[in-house]
Amino acid sequence: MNKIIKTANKEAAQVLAWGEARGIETCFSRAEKLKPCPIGESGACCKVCHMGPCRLVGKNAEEEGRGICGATLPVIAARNLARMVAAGTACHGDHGRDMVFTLLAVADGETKDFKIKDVKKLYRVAGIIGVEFEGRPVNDVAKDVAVKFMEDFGRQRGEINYIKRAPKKTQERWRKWGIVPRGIDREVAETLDRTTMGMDADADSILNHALKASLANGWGGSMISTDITDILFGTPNPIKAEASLGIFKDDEVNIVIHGHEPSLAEMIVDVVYEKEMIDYAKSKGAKGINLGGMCCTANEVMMRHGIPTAGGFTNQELGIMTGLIEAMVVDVQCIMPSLTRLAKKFHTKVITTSEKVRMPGAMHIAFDEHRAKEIAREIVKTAIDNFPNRRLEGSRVTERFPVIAGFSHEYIEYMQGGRWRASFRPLNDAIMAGRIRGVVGMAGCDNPRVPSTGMHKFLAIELIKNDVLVVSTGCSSASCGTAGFLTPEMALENAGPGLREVCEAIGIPPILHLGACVDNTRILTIASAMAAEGGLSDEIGGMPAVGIAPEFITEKAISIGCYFAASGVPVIFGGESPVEASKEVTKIMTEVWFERFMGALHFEPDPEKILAMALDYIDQARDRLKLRKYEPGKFGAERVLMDMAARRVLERAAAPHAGVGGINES
Ligand code: MSK
Repeated sequence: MNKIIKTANKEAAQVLAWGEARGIETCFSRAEKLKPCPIGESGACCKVCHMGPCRLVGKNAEEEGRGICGATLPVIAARNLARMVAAGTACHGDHGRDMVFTLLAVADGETKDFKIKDVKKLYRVAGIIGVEFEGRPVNDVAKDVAVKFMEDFGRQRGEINYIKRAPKKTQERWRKWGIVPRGIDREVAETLDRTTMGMDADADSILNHALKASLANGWGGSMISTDITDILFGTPNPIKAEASLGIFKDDEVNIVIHGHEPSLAEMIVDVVYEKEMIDYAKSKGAKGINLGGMCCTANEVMMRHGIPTAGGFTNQELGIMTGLIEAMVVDVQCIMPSLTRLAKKFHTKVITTSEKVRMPGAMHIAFDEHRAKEIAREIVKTAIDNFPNRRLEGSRVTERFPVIAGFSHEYIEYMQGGRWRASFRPLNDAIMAGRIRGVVGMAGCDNPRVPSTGMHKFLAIELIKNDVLVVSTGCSSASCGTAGFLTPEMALENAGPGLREVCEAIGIPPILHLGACVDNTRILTIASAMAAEGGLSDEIGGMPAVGIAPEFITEKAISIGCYFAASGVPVIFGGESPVEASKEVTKIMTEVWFERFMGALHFEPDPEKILAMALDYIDQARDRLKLRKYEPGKFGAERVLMDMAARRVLERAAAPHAGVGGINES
């Protein structure tokens, strides 16, 4: 019998095999044992009241099936999807809210540990949301920005602030279909209300509101989070880092920061470089302190500091199984509840830091932005104290892969023309000329139910071979990073001729790491800027662009997929559809949403079909825009892209001391 391949990542497979030989349970072994319930998996199970759960199965379930209350299959499937969106929006909304609280604490002078690092970005954001900034003290501007964003959470009527950031035509579509969010919390609450027993009984209406709740995530909670994180901790520029389960060091104290929120992580990054801490580590027999990340907290600190990542979601247990981690410090989201049980077999301390994430068996050191550094020091000391407890067992990995991360909206704009001519013109021109066929945003989790990371790897390679520029976030970036795909050399070795030329001219990888899950919003603002630049579509819909989440897991991913679809991007999720049972719901999410918004949400388990569907969407968009037909190696005339050398000459002449841009050494 063939052995089941559980992960496509070589280093992960090595650690997993080591653990399996010792009978250690992981998400991979649990996925093997626990088969999904086919009724729940396809969206046909209703458990919103206690007359059920009602399971609508059978040949004519779509037409004739009814729950005890009379709910039809499309209504049940639509409710299930809408509730996933609400949960995802709540998650990212809470993340955004916490960032607003931190900005407010800084503005009010209540914390000395955080500062506003990117004043330019603060002013840019202030300008967008209508906060006066000229000639005012920075903290006053920051306070007004924080207060205005806070209103976005609780607003009962009107529109959230960032709606105006989308192209006019995109906004018009939203207004026409009544899906402009009023307040982030309000749309989450209404989704739960509408989907209780005896409420909205029209699948289309339920799904329309799900889109509204998703926009409260994309153009609300997540976008607020990305922007405040940039304001507080700096807008990313390209930076070198490493990715692999092999980032841990035998002779140093290894600390992993895992989850999503960057505030405490930023403090830990500061503290591990303090001499007092390094000396303390040495006093315990270690040579130093080695900080690594996991999941999206990793993406946040990699983007700004070049901190290495040990990988995405499915690597968290495997990291502990290296036997080298003194402390796994977790904040929020995507933390496996199994960690504490597994950690007991090794010496790793799991440290929870959020009141929202408590785990039996973990040590809890609550984060408080008012005493951030003090708490970070306590955590790092706890890890150092644990170093002498390290045992010898564990599966050591040595291979590591270089990564270039740090592609923010601002840097992508800058790289196309330098400080003085920053724009999206060259990217639009390259697409119009057929050098770049289109753009794919690849996002979402890695999943133990498929060979984990394998779908990301397959699609990333095939897309760039087809001259498609890939922008990645979340665990998609981790999957590409731990495969060695996030380097400029990837363009030379694998990209199609047009994309390779563009990447070589600018000096960028063909897969651009844009950040964490919340940073999918960078894709929305980039698409909006491309629409404003002209020559392609004048709205987000209709661009030769597709979103793919090849191995999605979370409700957050569903919310993200919906806000992309509502914004005008066709989205393809890998795996079985959570609403497969209902043909009507599937039709609404694909055909109806495409008609209304030019976006769609598909589910497709076969990676070859995902690729074909994505390329087809891109080519159809090119046709509609009357762009040159894509043919590999044949391009139309376009402006010459400025390469790095030409850009530096221009900048030196204009501003001899300018320091923006270029790739930072980690
Ligand atoms: S961490 S949401 S497994 S991308 Fe953002 Fe990864 Fe998915 Fe969590």
